[in-house]
Amino acid sequence: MKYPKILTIQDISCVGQCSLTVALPILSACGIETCILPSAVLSTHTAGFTGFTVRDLTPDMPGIKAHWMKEGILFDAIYTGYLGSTEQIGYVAEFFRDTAAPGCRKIVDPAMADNGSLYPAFDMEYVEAMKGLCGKADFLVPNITEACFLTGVEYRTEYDRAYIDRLLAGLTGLGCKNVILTGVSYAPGKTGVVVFENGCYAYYEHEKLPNSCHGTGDIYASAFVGALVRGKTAFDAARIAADYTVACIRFTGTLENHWYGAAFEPVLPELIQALN
Ligand code: PXL
Repeated sequence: MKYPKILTIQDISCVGQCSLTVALPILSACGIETCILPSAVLSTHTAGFTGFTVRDLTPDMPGIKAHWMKEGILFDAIYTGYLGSTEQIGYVAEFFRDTAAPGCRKIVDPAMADNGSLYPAFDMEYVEAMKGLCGKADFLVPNITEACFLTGVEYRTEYDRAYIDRLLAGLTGLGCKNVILTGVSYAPGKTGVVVFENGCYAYYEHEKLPNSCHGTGDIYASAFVGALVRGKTAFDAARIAADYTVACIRFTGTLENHWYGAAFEPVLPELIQALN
């Protein structure tokens, strides 16, 4: 039996149910050996908490890579999320180059923006560097805001298929053939995900819940990667990840005052069941 090993590169937000505290349990639940490279350590995430601490781990990256190369450590997939600095993006590209096993799939969640704005830590220099990393990926998993920053298309909350096609053309123009575009809503009360694979457009529509949660992009991307590495097609992985994310948001809506993230943990059995 092939036992896949994945590397995920994103931050540790010690509190806040996002990035590595989401990716590691979800990928492990998918039955995949998950190695981590923390991009930074923050006391909390940056969306809603104030006064958080940040330690950028960019300077640790060359030594970690040199050690892994000496040990001959290679990965069957590499999945990146929230990164620590613009300079770090260059190092991440070196992990793509030097620690990929044959057939390694590289998945980039540009994790830098939402609701029309960049996250506080990032600027246009970071966006420019992220465009380069996206060009080296096999799959991109942006939301609409991130797609706008990456393509220079204006951000809209109401749009049609032609607008989404412009985003897809811009994103694939960066050099990545496959895009999973999240949060695409064509009808009231509905939202969904576009799966654009080698020029073919498909759409999985699902219910749009009235509540929304921080960190659902990380839950979605982690579940997508887990399902993909488990051998699902991109469309099936996108569908399984969407159903799981909706279930997490629904469960979180039953909790009181759980504002900083989505309670994905009690819903993990549903994800495991969908994979089997
Ligand atoms: O969920 C994306 C994310 C990850 N990590 C940190 C964040 C955010 C979003 O704000 O602040 C530190």
